[in-house]
Amino acid sequence: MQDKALLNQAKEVLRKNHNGRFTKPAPNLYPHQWNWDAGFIALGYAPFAIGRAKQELNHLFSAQWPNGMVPQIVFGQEKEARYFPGPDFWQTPHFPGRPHSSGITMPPVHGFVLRRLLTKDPNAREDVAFYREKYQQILSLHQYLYEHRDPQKEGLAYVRHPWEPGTDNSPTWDPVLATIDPSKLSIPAYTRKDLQNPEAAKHRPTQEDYDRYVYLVDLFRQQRYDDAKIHERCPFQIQDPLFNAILAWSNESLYEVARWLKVDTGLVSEWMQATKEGLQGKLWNEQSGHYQAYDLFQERPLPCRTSSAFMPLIAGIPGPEQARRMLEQLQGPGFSGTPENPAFKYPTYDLRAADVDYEKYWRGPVWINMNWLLWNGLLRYGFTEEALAVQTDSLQLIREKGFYEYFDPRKNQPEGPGYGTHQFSWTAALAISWLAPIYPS
Ligand code: 9WN
Repeated sequence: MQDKALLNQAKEVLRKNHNGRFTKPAPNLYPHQWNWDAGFIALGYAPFAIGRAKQELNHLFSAQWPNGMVPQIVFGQEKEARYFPGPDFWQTPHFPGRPHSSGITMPPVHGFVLRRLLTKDPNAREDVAFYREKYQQILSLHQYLYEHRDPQKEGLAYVRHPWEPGTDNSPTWDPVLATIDPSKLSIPAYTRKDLQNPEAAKHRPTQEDYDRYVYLVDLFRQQRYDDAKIHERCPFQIQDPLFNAILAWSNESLYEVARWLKVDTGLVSEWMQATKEGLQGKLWNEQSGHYQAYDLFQERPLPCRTSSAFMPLIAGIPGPEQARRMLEQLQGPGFSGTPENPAFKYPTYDLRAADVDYEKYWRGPVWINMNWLLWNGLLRYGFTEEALAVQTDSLQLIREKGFYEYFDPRKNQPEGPGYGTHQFSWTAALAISWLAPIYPS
């Protein structure tokens, strides 16, 4: 297929998933608005429908909590929609005039998204009100993260549920989830809806993990979403290199937007410095040459080599030697395969790990948003050839298999299908962001 046709198909995916108010991540499995999806989707709209890109962010931030938190899910109007947990289960406080939402957050992509919109918007100066408002809202989201998610003031925000870092089923969380034993806990009754979707059911998280997810949500609602009380009790509190690299990149982008708006950059500069120090001082593992997550509750590192371990590249955090060591790993057998068994760049988990799973949700497959992030990180360090290879592999997967949620990393499985749900919005959106500059409309 010609890439021009692929570009048009990608636009069609977004058009079909748009419901008049926002763009769903996928037609059936994910019927509401999701936080970081909205950011990636906005990047896809930016080159050809800047108004839609702004609408995504406006809708998402219409559900921002008074404390600054931006929720993981903003529920659509269909209360009975096919997703669990819905608003009745979350029981989050209802803020007048704001849509219902879940009670946790997701990676703060909005700063770098806003900065990108600004560069693509031909009429940015005429719409300064939009940029001013979003800047303030994103600033208050970051303020929330530094105030309520960084208890030891290390410049690192912690996540409190596997849904918050967006990489829900990553093996990184296994040792922490293992401390939550569902058979010894009282888990409220619930019915999963994700398994009703035959195309996705096979690769979804286990029942035991869902019990743990539900246990955590129940804990939050029992504490009435009080951050201090949750911090005292929650067994899942992790400083994740992906989440914090995104925070760092968004800080840097906010700094640039602040300069464009001619407003004070003092606070953002402090955050930039603090998070850089946190990533370099606490999350870098000198021995293995990559970043790693840290379990704040049990006070122990979680040295798991997933693709999140390389993400600080996006924010220019590593020095040249650190970056070189990470490039070597990305090009090596763990993330690029071997000559006999080559891999599409990049599996989300080291292919040599004993428990790597080529098909299972976040435990090995290629995800396009992770590729898009690493592509940016590689370009930033001048690793142009490697960045090009990531883009080429991503587009090949989409061209050959379709706009799937995730993909088998093995190149010698040419007949294999894409995995997860089909017509997945961010796969389409990020394909647009790669292809639109080649075929400007
Ligand atoms: C829970 C919507 C979201 C993505 C996440 C992805 C998946 C949800 C789920 O779908 O998570 O948030 O039900 O599994 O893991 O990254 O934002 O596309």
